[in-house]
Amino acid sequence: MKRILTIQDISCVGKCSITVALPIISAMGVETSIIPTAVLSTHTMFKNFTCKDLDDQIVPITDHWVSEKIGFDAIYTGYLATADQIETVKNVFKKFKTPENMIIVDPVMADNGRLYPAFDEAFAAKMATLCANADIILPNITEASFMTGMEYKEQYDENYIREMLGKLAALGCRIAILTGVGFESGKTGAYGYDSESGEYYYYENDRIPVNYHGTGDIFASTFTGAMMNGLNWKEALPIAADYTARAIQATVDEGEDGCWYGVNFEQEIPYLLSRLGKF
Ligand code: PXL
Repeated sequence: MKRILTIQDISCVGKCSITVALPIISAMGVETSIIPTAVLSTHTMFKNFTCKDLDDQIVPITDHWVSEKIGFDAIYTGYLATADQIETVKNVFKKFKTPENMIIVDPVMADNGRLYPAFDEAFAAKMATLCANADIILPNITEASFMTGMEYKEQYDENYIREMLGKLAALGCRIAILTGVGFESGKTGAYGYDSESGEYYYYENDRIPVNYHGTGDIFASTFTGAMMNGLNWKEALPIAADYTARAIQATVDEGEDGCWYGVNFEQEIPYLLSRLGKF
């Protein structure tokens, strides 16, 4: 059985980060070890959330694993609490990176043209240095604009996206996948670039006109789980996009009482497993 390590926060309420990654990746048949970077009462889109930074736990936890000779087939990082914590995570990469395993960084910090409340531009610059240590990165256009210095645009053409992908790869990762890319209204998708082979790949769905929280985490978790099921990035990407779209649709279908603070990914897990040919 494959084993991954995911490094991100626990938001006790509000479906995102570890409470999304653990169930999705585990359901995909992959052991999911965690480093919780912080414990929050809710994700940061709620008002008055509490946050306990767990940075001081990361070195003792990982030293213990090294002494136990524990290793991972992939390391997948999401929301990190502070710029200092990004440095700590780089040291985790140093401890557990091998020639065979894969590092996937989702540089969670911004959306819709703006940084999340806890972050500033110095954090974004630091996150770009973490992306340099990754094999695959999964930013949205806002995050990519902060890391590349390119202007954030809501309307763009393929040249803009390809230039952005080139600049992301130049940070030092092999594959960059931009999420939330749509060239016509009513469509959204993900556009990937493999800087080793020079290949581009775009996959889109109909855009469901809502903005729910945690959807990027669902995409990244599913992508990671699919890679660990032996798929390549161009096979993993559409599965992640379709499952995320299904989870959003399930939330919309539930009506006004649906989980506005996160999407109903749980209901669509059977669909996800059927896409992997698991039943
Ligand atoms: O979904 C990304 C995410 C993860 N963790 C926390 C967040 C967010 C987005 O806002 O606030 C704590």
